Amino acid sequence: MMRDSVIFKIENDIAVLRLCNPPVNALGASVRKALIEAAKAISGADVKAVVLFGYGRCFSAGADISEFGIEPPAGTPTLPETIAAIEDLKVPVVAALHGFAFGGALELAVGAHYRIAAAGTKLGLPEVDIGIIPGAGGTQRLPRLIGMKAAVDMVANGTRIDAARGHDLGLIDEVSETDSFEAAAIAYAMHLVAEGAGPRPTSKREDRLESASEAMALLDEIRTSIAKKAKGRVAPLRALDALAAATGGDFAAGMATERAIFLELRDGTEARAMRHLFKAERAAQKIDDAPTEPPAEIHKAGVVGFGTMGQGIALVLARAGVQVTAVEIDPARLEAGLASLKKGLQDRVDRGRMSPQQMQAELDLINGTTAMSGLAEADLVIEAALENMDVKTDIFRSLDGICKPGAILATNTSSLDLDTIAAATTRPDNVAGAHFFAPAQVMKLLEIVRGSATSGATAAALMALAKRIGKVGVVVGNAFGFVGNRMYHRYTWQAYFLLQEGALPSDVDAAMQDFGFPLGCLAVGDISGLDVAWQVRKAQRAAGDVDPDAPYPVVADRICEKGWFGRKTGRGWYSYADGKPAADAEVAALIEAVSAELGIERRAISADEIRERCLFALINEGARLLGTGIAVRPGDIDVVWRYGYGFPLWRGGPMFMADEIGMQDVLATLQRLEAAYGPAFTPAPLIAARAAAGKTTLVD
Ligand code: T1G
Repeated sequence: MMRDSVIFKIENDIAVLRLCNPPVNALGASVRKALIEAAKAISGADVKAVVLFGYGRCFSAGADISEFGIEPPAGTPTLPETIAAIEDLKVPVVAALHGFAFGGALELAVGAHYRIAAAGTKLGLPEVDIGIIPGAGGTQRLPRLIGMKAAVDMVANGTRIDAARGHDLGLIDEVSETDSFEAAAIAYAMHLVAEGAGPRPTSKREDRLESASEAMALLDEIRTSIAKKAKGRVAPLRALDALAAATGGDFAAGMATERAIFLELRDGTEARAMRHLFKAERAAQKIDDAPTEPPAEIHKAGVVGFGTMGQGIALVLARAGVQVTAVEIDPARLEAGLASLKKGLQDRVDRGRMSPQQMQAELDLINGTTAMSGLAEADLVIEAALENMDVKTDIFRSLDGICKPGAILATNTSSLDLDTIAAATTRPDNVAGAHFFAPAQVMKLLEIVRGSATSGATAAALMALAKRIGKVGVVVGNAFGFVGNRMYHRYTWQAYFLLQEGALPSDVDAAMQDFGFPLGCLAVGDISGLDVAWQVRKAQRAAGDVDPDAPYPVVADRICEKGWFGRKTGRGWYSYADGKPAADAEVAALIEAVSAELGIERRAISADEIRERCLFALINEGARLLGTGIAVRPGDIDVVWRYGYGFPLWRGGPMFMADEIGMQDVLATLQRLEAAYGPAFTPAPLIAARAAAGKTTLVD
């Protein structure tokens, strides 16, 4: 099969072009050149219409993201030039869309004269999701086709729509419900010819575009809400500037404005950060020692332990069509769990978030039992019981005797040693961690933890399941806290030390929110409960895992000793008299008393210092995990932090930041912080080695 090109043939006076660049027909340099050549051939041929298809599963996913930042071969046409050549053809050009048409693909379709789409086709201009704007006429042609009001949502918010909605808006001329879509598209082209319909260049159309004053008023009105939704991102606002250029009535000038803004953004930090995450999320799915054949599908699953996490995990499995058996040995807890799960679904129905039919379908897939023997036919069991090693090893020992050979036994533990758990079974190759983040039905990250014996097949099966249940899977190694929590632990300890040295909770959280986190770690702690981390610190100290000579966050213990655990007790780092966090004088007094107890003279601490210490704690620990192989790739760590902790996507992630700063400067900063604040900032060996080798990035 041809790749990276366009298949071109003429049948019954119709020129049929087919974008062919698996897996998603990205409009790379070769495809653009082939389209230009096809346009030239058509101009010289006796054809009555053109139909443009995509090969395989979709029309096209748009420009080839992997080409960004790489100079194309001399003479390669840009996508705007390619689309102009298609639009300038003197016969009707029909874009026949199926699967999806995103970004430059939709811009190509909008540059055609007519559009037919198979029912259900997804359409969108998601460029702002990778830090840029549509750069091939989308901001200029789309408003001419569907009006500014509808265009701004697609362009500045990246909202994706389906063919039916596209038809309502005037973006799609025909929606085809037939199975033989290609025949329908050809027939549609022939119908146009029979009707005497000629070319209909979108760039010349103004029938749906509001007047300049109306359009500009629309853009001004929506700017505030776009800015709020964009948070720290620039692209959505620059998209409005490009759209504004469509109101001037001069298409060429508008295209020049769009191109200038696109190029300005494309090579900027925001776009590079978001492209990094796009690629990293997909790279993280690759498991080097996975078998070549795809993993067997999981049809039946068990969840052992039916508390909040167990219920959430059962729901995400059922939502993906998996038959779930929930096991809770205590009948009362089982009933309570089932009742709680049903109530949660009913709340969603009442809020219109799901239909009663969907709720019933999910409930029909979940049954509860107090007997583990109900798991004999499960393909996968996820244990979400008490975070206690004896409890877990007992469960895994039982599961090993009950479950069929080859069944995967996974634990949702957030910190316990996977190898110890696996050793309780005769199938350590089928044992792994499936670390969901609370609430399991909301948070997208799934850390797939490999013990020393976990097989590639087991990891691959869990990775496939992650994608199926709408999670983002990242394989991590078996070390305390795995990757995410291990790094989070370092970040929160820096926050505690900053409190002891002079900051107040709102200072720390405000600094990190200004950086782009949805919430600071202290406010997050109040939500999850400060006693959770307290128990972990106590266990670590009991196990001798805390360096007695290193600084210790006394303040975090003191607040727990008061029973101030956060929202659930009405007070933690903040008080919650009316349910909202508020600064609390007694907490400030406790923090100041701890400073006095430690003999620390409190000082004013800048937001910059707060950010530097918290972020470099993350960078340093991430580099340690990379250097010890607990994290496989830098991008894996950034994906963990994007989906597990809300690291602002326009900043890429802790590892992307480290590469942007450069190893030499990262090392120098760590050495300065180590001198001032101790061993938490002792440079990770990987950073020291890369800096010494004159490398600027963590890995080649
Ligand atoms: N370019 C290059 N490769 C792409 C790609 C793209 N646009 N989209 C996907 N891939 C690869 C992806 O890396 C993976 O590769 C494989 O295809 C399957 O993807 C001028 C400049 C289309 C919804 O932002 O949203 O047009 O890992 O695993 O879950 O204005 O991919 O197998 O080697 O994600 O079914 C605008 C981005 C580009 C769409 C399919 N387009 N892609 O999801 O599969 S900028 C986008 C997606 C642009 C113009 C501008 C999703 C998808 P590998 P996948 P999926």
